Amino acid sequence: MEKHILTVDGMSCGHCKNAVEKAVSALTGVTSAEVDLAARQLTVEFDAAVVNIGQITAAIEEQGYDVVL
Ligand SMILES: [Cu+2]
Repeated sequence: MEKHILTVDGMSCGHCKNAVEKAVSALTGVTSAEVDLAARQLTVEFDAAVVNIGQITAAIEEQGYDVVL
């Protein structure tokens, strides 16, 4: 299991937090996704054999938010 913390731009309220958490949680292989709105950070745990950080980033960007690398 891998744990990454991603900085996500564009999240401003609880709706944004839920949208990002829901989109990332929906990916197969992701076991937890939690947004800290004040810190603009997403903490995600996933099985690297099933899903990769590129797919997680794409799921966030599909919702209209930017992942800061
Ligand atoms: Cu919002």
